[in-house]
Amino acid sequence: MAHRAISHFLPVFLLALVGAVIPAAAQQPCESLTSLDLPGVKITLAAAVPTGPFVLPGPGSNADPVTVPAFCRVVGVVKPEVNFEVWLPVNWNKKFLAVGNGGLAGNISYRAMLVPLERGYATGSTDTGHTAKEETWALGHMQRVIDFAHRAIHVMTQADKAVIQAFYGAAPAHSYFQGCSQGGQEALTEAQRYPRDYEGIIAGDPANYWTHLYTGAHLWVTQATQKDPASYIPTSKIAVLAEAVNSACDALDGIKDGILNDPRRCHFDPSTLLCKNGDAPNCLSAPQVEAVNKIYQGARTSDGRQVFPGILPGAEDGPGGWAFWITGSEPGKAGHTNLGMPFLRYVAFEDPAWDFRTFSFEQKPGFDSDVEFVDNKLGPIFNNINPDLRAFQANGGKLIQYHGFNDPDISPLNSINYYQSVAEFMSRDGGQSDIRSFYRLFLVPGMQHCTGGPGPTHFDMIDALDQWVGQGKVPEQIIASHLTKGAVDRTRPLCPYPLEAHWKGNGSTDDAQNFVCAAPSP
Ligand SMILES: [Ca+2]
Repeated sequence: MAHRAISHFLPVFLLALVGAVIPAAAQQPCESLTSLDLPGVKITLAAAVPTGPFVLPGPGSNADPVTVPAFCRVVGVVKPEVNFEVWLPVNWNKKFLAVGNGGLAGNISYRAMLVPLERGYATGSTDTGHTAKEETWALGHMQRVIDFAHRAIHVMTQADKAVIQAFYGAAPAHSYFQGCSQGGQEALTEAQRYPRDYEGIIAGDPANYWTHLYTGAHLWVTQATQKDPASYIPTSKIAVLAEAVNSACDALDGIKDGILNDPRRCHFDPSTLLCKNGDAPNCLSAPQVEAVNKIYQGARTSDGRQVFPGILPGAEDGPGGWAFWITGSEPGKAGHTNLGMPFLRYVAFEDPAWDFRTFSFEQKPGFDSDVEFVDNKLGPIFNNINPDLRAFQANGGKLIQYHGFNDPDISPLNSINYYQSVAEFMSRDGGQSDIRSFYRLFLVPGMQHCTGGPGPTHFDMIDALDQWVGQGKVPEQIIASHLTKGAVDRTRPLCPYPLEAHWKGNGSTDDAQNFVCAAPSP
């Protein structure tokens, strides 16, 4: 009897001992996470949120509550001022998926955390170390600039993983990162600079060639349309341009559907729209034609060097097209201008009185050009164009990159350039020339910046990535849908570059089953 009693109690005793010896492996109640002792990290709030309605925190959030599964909400800050939240679902799928930011960040991406949370992922986001309330956040604050440029996502990731370990008593089986635009830049930052943070990364429309994007696109477009007031294109003329592009190029891919399958094949000449008898609503004036040409051709110096590739023709129309990014409702209101000028004014030139008209792409004798000045000052901390992804690949990393083929903000050609640079680098010294074993680029025909446009813009990259990392299922194609009023009216496969979707010649062109991913026809 005595022996039985001892053997009955032994496992309990051992469990208690294990708990005492390895405290990191023990689960902790949500509320107790505020006392978690992590170097350089302060947890300010840890609260259990029940299943049901939840009002998203933060400025700009819709006051209407969203429906959430039960989770533990943890709010914290990594020194000096990198604010972050990590949400820990009660029904955890044993994985972690962090989400990125947009624009110049400055807010935690609460809404983007909802999808992973609903799917059972522990999820995290950071404001990247500053708040977007003041345009001047960077002025005199180099630490904020560095945190925003590359440090914040990394230190958030470390803090998130420590909180996950403490709450569940286990590390995530897999860790993923997803972001578009600035979030795509963050995604490629992680792959290049912190290759052991994530085994799976989704980089959408990435702003990874940061200094050249800000000078060679945001500033270039602003100068092209606003330096001379006569070159400004009113929003009312965008539909005219879009229609002319479609009539010249839509049928080049064999399907008249308002989508250019590969807009690089479209060589539309804007001068065909030149007004013949003075300015009119259905034509472009000579300065407007010149502005459109500059936008399509992209920034070049007078000796022909490309600073950043141009916007491709197609999908100019619509609320996420040129009306938002290139013209705006009036001069000074374009997306390129709103995003680019504050960064150049306060971070690059650190001069509140800086005027975009004074920027020169040309080298003055004996001096650097303004492009070189911005490069030298900010390139090393902001740019992520390093083609060496060996450490990420060696860590088992899988990278899915996608880019709207008609992105009017960040040219998709930049994504192609980066992808090709990686392919070239990785094939050196007899290395692997087919990088598609760990890195795939999906160009999305007819998609604008991260979303919107006439193309199939709804797709699930999270599932594709998870199946690739978790089950070794290679994404040979990703089915994308086009929705009208919430209903799917067209599906198409997205294909890993350089493959593209080819119609088989039979069946509906609105059904992905009638397409194959194939090499482009010569
Ligand atoms: Ca077409």
